[in-house]
Amino acid sequence: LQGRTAIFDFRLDTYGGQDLFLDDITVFQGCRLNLRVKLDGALRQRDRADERCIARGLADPASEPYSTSGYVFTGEGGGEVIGSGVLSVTGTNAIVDWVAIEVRDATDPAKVITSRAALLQRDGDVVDLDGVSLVRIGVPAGNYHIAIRHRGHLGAMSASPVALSQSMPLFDLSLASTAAWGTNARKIDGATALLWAGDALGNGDIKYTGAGNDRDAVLLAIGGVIPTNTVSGYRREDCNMDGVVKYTGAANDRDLILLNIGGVLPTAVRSQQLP
Ligand SMILES: [Ca+2]
Ligand SMILES: [Ca+2]
Ligand SMILES: [Ca+2]
Repeated sequence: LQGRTAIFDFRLDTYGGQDLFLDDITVFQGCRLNLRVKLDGALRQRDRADERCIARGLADPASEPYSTSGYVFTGEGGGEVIGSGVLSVTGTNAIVDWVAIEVRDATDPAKVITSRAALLQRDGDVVDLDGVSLVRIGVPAGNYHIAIRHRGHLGAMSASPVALSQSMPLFDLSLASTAAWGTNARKIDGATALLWAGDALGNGDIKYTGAGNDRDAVLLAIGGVIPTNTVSGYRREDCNMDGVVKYTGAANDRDLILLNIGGVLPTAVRSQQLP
């Protein structure tokens, strides 16, 4: 159990669907995050009849991939390991991938108070390591900004502080009607809002040309020379999250980068809207 703790005698608690019977048990005293978010790159999150989504396995790494790719957790996060059997779940609650959640200061939203990795279900629910429960985080109940990041996407944050508690109402960043911090922070698709895909370098912008662009990252991932090469696996350069990095041809990852900077002007840049 994570977060702020207190000692009780003869206390029964439930975690991950299992009852815990102990004379002395450490009872969780933090908040349970009730969050939703959807990814532009994850086709399975866009209600498309796409066989790649069905056929593809789920998030490969059993451990959170952020620590090893340059993201620095604040506070309790880092080193999260997925629960056993979680990856075999199918349907709307199937796990799509890892996300990183940041609890930020209500008045200074640039300040991350604590962050941790969590799992994202196909229907947008952000869940704990058992693939089912609300995400536990060790902050006292109160108002905080909530930011959610995904490798390969631009992260987004609540426009206003959100009241966190052990029983907070759903904060749904996947709804276009839920305000996000900044301007065009998410990709609006009807009533749905998606995190922008195409940050193949994971450096907070989507860039098609010029220094540090994401298109070259895709090309480099497939070897850097032959544009028709592909490479399979769990990679940030796989912008459309179909398990294959592809630079040209049908369902390539380069086109999504161009599309998401506006689709016309290759020098346009889309920046992550996080303070
Ligand atoms: Ca769900
Ligand atoms: Ca980038
Ligand atoms: Ca791909």
